[in-house]
Amino acid sequence: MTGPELAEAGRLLAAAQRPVVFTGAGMSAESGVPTFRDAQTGLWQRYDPQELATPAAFRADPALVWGWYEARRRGVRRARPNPGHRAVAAIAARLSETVVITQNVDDLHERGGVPAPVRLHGSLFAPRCSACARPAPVPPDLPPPADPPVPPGGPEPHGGVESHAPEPPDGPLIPPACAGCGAPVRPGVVWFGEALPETALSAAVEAASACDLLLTVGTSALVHPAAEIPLVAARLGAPVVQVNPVPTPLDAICAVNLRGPAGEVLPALVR
Ligand code: BJW
Ligand code: ZN
Repeated sequence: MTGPELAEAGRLLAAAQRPVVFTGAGMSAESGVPTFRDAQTGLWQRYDPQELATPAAFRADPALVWGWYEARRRGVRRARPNPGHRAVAAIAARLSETVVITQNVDDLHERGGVPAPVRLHGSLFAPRCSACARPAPVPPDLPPPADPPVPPGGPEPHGGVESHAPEPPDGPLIPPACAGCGAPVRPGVVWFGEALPETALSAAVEAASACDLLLTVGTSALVHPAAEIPLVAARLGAPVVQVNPVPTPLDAICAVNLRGPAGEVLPALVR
C-alpha cells in the first residue's frame, strides 16, 4: 500500500454519503479467527468442506458437523474485535447511511460497534432446527481454558493477532434436539448448495445498488452469490476500494487496491 493510494481511498471515503462495507474472513483474521482459503492457515486447508459445510454432511454425521461448529463458536467467543472492526464501526458512526454487509459468521462486527450488519452466511450464534427451522438456544459455553500467565508489564494491548483457532480435539458432539419436533438442531450458517437468507441478500443487493462507495475487506471473492455484491456496485458506477494483502478477482474492478491487513489499513483510512 502506498501513500497516494491510501490518500485516494481516503478522498473517496470522505466524499461518500452512502458507503457500503463488504467484509469476509480476512476482517477477523487479526482477531485470531481463521480464514477459509489462506495458504497454511485457512480452514479448508485442514478440513474438507464437503464433509463439514453441506446439508449432506450434516445428514451423514450430525455429531461431527455440530462438534466442529461448536469448537469454532468457542474460538470466536474467545476472540476480540481488532482495530479493523473498530474502524468499520467508526465509518458507520460517522455516516448513518452506511451499510455493513458481512459473509462472516462470527459476532466481531457487533462487538466492535456495528449493531446490525447484514449477514449473508448466517451466524454461529443462531442455531435452529434442521427440520422445522425453529430457533434453538445457543448452548452454554464449556469452561474456558486456563488463562496464560500475565506477562511482566501487564497484559497484551487489545486487538493484536491472537490465536483462537478451534483446537482439536474438538471432537464429535451430539446436537441438541429441537424443543418442537425433536429433530437435530443445526448451526445457523449457510452451507454450500443452500440459498442465502432472502431478506439479507435483498438488503445487500439494494445497498450495493444505491451506494456511492463500496469498501470490500478481507474476502477472496470466490464464493457466490456474495461475491457479486461488489460487482453490482461497480456496474452502477460506484467506486470500489479493496483492502486485502493479496490480489483477488475483484482487483480489476477496483478504483483502489490497498494491499495490507485490515487491522492496519482501515485505521489508517479512517484517521
Ligand atoms: C485478509 C487478511 C487480513 C487474510 N486483512 N484481508 C457461481 C459460480 C461458481 C459457483 C457458484 C456460483 N453460484 C453458486 C455457486 C456454488 C457455491 C460457490 O460459490 N462455490 C464456489 C466456492 C466455487 N455457492 C453456494 O453454494 C451458495 N449457495 C448457493 O449458491 O445456493 C444456490 C441456491 C439457490 C436457491 C436454492 C438453493 C440453492 C452458498 C455459499 C455458502 C458459503 N458458506 C461458507 C461457510 C459458512 C459457514 C461456515 O463458516 O462454516 O461461507 S464457505 C466460506 O466461504 C464462508 C465464507 O463466508 C465464504 C467466503 O469466504 P471469504 O470470507 O472470502 O474467506 P476466504 O478465506 O476465501 O478469503 C479470505 C481473504 O482474506 C483472502 O483473500 C485473504 O487474502 C484475505 N486476508 N488476512 C485483510 N489480515
Ligand atoms: Zn424442529
